[in-house]
Amino acid sequence: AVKEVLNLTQKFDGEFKIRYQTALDLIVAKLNFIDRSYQLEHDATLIDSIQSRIKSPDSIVEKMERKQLNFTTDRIADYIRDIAGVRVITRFISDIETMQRLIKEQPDIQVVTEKDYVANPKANGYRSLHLIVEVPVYLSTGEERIPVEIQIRTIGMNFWASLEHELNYKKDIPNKEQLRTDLTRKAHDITQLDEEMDDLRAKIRK
Ligand code: 0O2
Repeated sequence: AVKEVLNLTQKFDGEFKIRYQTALDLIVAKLNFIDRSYQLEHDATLIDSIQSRIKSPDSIVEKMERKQLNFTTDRIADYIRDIAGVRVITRFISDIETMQRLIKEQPDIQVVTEKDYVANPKANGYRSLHLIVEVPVYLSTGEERIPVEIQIRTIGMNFWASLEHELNYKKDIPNKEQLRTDLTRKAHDITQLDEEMDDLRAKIRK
């Protein structure tokens, strides 16, 4: 397995990574464009912040092992669709849908998968809208469509998810199960707050 990881790392650091970095840069530029156009038209911000990352070879291997995929494959990209990942943080819950609509309206990117954990939260309370989009990247060998995962969530959903992520990755935490239960309960409180803030905004803007 160590050899496979080394192979993957070497492969990843070359031309492979450039494809994903380029696709990620294009998507971030596109999201900023969407936000600026929205501001111009509505005199209000849509995006609070954007975070982006390229998945490290270690996390790719970890995810392939978790999903019991064979990581000697040359077709990693067919299985791991979030090698390039962007997180779009909005202030209000209804801005998630607006963002989704505006992304779909872009003619040069294609939404290929949608997972709506806002409408259908996970049992632990996780909420977020996940889109896999494909963006054309032009290489010396021709055009390639590169997948990028866009996670869209509110500030509230984001700070919940980062704490839950920390809990999952930390070892030796006493009362882990109790903490999970407490976090799930807090996810409900955040959902309620998100919805109330949206209502308030609608009333203020009316
Ligand atoms: P990391 O460290 O964030 O990169 P699929 O992509 O459909 O084959 P997957 O990856 O299970 O299968 O898809 P899904 O459900 O869309 O989740 C992908 C990502 O969403 C995860 O990536 C997390 O970033 C986030 N996510 C999903 N569920 C949870 C959750 O319960 N809690 C938190 N905190 N984040 C979640 P990675 O690669 O698992 O991790």
